[in-house]
Amino acid sequence: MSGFPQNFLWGGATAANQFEGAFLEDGKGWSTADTARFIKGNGISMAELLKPTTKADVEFAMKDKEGVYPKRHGIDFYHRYKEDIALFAGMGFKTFRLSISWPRIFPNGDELEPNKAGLAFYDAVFDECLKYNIEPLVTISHYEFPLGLALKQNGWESRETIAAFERYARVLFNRYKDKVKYWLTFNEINIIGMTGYLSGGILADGEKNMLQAQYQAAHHQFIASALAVKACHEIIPDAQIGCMLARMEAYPETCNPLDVMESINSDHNNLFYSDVQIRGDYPRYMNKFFRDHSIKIQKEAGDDQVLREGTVDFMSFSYYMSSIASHEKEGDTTSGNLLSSKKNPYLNASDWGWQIDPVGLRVTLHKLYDRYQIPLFIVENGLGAKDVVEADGSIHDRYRIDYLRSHIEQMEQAIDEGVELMGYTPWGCIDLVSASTSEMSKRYGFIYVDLDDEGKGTLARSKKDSYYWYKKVIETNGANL
Ligand code: BGP
Repeated sequence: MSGFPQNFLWGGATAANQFEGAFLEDGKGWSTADTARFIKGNGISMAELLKPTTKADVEFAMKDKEGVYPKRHGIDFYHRYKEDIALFAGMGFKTFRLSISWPRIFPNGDELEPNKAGLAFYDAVFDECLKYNIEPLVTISHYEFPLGLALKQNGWESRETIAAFERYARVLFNRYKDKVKYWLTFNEINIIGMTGYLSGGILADGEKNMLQAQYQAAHHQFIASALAVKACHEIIPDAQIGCMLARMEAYPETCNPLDVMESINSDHNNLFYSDVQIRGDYPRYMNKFFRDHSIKIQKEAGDDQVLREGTVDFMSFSYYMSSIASHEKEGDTTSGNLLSSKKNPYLNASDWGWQIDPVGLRVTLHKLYDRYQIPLFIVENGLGAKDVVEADGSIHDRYRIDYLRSHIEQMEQAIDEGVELMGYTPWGCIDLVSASTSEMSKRYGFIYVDLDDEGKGTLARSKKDSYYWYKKVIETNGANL
């Protein structure tokens, strides 16, 4: 017997733009993620991703690219979904997190009619999941945005994007209401500052105050999310819909009260996003931040009420690492991609400098549950690592098993200590393209995919040691780790 509830949702997580492939097939339009992979060569690094993207960058990326299959674009789930879902079923998945590609449904983002082939594809995927009693967990928007709307109206910076999103979400709810009972609105909504172009379609032309654009875009996403929550409840009364944040504890570097204050500030910058989506109101602590940075959020009459009425049913989050908050800017930092933080002497880091911290996951679970008292769902967690394929084809990924086991142990302890946890979907359950590096070699999967950083390989799937391990974990509901 383990401490996990009987209906605990064990599974795995993916995102359309990192694993579907078929980027212009069957009527799909361009997404920001598609162009990002053509900007500055055939791949992006995090540093490049963080640079503002202009219209000229987009034009360069799209030039002569119709019909070209971008390297590092995906692992062809679009054509291999039956095989992949059968492999997930082989591990006993109870749930499978995937995202829907908005431009597969509305190629430019705001056509009058949805693309029939796009809708049919996800129908087929959901049917395949349900055949094995796997509950689909669907992210409506995960790190991609219809390029048409980015070019036309600067993505989420424009208020008009709310209506386009609501229409897209309603089409999904109506079409899949009998098949999908778990929904998420925006992936890692709190890091739109980093992924403004990718997830928000925000272009940087002109003398724009990017911080103003980012927070205005976030406001529009909050309203859109609240409207989607309301629509979901109305169309699928037995569904649950959650928000999704990237969560990373920022520990005070020392017991110096100034470090503690830094840690609180760091929390505010992140929890602002869940506060609005869960409590239904802008927190007062943001007022000073907005004043200090000359940010003026344009709200319309009725916005406050929409936020209050559209609060989410549960909170989901990704968790990979923790970081350090310090009032001293000097010091040793981890060399990692995505975020740099001071080094924590008590922790080891992955090859990409992400500091591995299982107890930090328990800290996070408590902090979030104390704050919100609504069910939590860990929808991403895992270790990006380079795998070695042995001569006989086996892959001994003990490091990945150790990482996951140590995190699952902390989850179980948190549940024992009173936290309400709905499920766990480790990231990249099948190897896919890394969001921050665009590489294949940063792998998370239980299932290996034969594809390298140059886009070469047979795309054949094979089971790693972790596949057999995770199957046992699910089989025993977490008792056999
Ligand atoms: C999260 C994203 C995912 C995913 C993951 C791992 O931030 O939601 O899309 O990719 O991080 O990151 P990476 O692929 O950069 O290793």
